[in-house]
Amino acid sequence: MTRRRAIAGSLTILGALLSAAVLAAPARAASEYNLPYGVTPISHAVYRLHMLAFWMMCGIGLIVFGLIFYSVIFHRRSRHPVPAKFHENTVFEIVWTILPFFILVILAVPAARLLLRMENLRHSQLTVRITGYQWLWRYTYPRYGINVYSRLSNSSLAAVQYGRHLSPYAVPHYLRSVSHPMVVPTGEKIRLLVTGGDVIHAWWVPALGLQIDANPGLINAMWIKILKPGVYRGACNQICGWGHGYMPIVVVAKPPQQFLEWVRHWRAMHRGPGQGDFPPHPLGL
Ligand SMILES: [Cu+2]
Repeated sequence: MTRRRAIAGSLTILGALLSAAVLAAPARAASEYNLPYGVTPISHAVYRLHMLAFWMMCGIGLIVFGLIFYSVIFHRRSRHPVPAKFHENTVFEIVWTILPFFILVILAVPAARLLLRMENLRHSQLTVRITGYQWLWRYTYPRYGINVYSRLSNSSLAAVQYGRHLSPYAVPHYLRSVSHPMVVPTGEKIRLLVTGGDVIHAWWVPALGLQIDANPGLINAMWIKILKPGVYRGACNQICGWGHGYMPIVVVAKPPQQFLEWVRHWRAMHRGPGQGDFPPHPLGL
């Protein structure tokens, strides 16, 4: 009797602690720890798929752990000193074979459809070629004849090189800011052609719901359509050498008119043969 009371007591305390933890966590925290909702139709679809899988796992976890706790509590040895000796149950065997099959189908169908949608490049309005190098990114806009070399910002670079004299905490967006961002228009379907110039890199921006491998000798294509103007930060997400941490990604999405303004400005500023030059090495080697 006392043992049962102890079990019931500890379960009550555990439940109270768990519900307190859930209630105490503000709604903002949930969105901080969860997959980002992002700013593109693809990132929204990825989020919905993620939540579908999440709630299905919650349901499965609830059933499985519920059964375990039920058995531990109500079929413990003090209650049933002599164990039951039944064996096999055809109905259960069939149910727990068919049920996981349907769970897999429910997850696989939307996942496959989303993959196809991610790779559907039809009706793209703009193409940006992205090339990863050790350790910077190049953005080429074939339509406008623009080449943007995007390397670690000077402020972050100074903090890397003079770390003892310049605190990284004093640098805004330390290791997350670049010399020249990738500028794109909002609301347009943009085709991204991604490749590597030397070794394997990966172009990854969480808010866009994308990570595209940048492999030398291979072009990977995906598309984005940014719905909200803003600054979206990412990073190379494939270990590519010692400077891997020094090639962040910054995407600036502007309304189409402002984007064209940027194009005009860029072309005026970078006329002549110099504009395609490969910049010096980010860390001065
Ligand atoms: Cu890299």
